[in-house]
Amino acid sequence: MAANRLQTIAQHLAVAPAGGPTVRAVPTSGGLSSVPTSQEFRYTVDGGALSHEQRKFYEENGFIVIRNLISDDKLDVYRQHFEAICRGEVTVPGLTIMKDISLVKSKAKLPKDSTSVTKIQSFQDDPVLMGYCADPEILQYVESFSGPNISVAHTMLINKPPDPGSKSSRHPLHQDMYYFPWRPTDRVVCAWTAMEHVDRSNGCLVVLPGSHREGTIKEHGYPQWEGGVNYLYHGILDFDEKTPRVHLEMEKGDTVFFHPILIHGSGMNRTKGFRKAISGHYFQTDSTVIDVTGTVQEKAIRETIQMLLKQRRLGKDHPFNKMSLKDMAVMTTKGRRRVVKGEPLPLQY
Ligand SMILES: O=C(O)CCC(=O)C(=O)O
Repeated sequence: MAANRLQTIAQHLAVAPAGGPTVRAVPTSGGLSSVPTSQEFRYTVDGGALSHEQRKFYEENGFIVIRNLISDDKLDVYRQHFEAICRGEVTVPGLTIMKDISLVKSKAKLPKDSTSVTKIQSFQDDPVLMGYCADPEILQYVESFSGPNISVAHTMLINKPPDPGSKSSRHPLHQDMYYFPWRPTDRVVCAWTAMEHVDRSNGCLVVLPGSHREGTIKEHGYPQWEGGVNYLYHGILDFDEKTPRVHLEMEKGDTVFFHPILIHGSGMNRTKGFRKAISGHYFQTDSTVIDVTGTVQEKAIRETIQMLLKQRRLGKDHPFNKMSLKDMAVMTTKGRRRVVKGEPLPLQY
């Protein structure tokens, strides 16, 4: 059965498949979908660019790869701009710049260029990189998941470094929804575009097809990896190692759209090059921000907010620290989300 499914997926991808504490259950369906859904489809809606067949594939598997969606020219502009940000020639308000844990631990003086940077995050105020998030080629597909009124947040350019021997270039298996207080879950989608050829040698994405249908956000935490784990790279704790995985080999410009409950991660980069990808998380503009206090998500949201406060050098006594988790989540969502298509509807909370 599982073998048949993997074969169907492989045909679609045209590549070979490779082989505690008590917490309150977290609602993933709360928040009203302002987009009508049909009996046949739950995870996609009418109106976007996905064909009937493509919708069926996504419903079943929780991801879909669209080949050759973004041109080389556009990706080269994003790459050059990223390099300029890393060299300090461009300053982007609100941007988080992350370094691999092995570099952080080494305490060595690092070159001021992209070789020291693993990821930049939250580029919502960078007009060049936001060209990707607002690209009509991307948005025509996002409409099939989020409906006509679309916002983006949690934007990233990932620069997976050659593994320094610590295996810290891996990204543990996780669910993106663990980090998001937005509902409804099924109107959230990630777009992830390869900025060069990606395969297992440079740490392509790996997904567990169909895992989105389980519907729950699992407990996450830092894996016990000898060589250390990057900041905020939480992984699923109770994971069955035997679950079939699919490695998404992609060419430059290919884009995968995936559901936020889909279990995914990425392997070690065994090459000498930096593996680049650009991505954004899209959701229905009038999404609801929920209170995650006491749920499996609390740890992630608290850590994310702490990182943002630290980055803005707002000390422990700053009034923000006294806000409720829910108010913080609303504030940070408002600060990072940008409406990219349709009506600028208010966030619900
Ligand atoms: O690009 C990667 O290596 C993994 C990205 C990812 O899963 C994430 O940042 O949530």
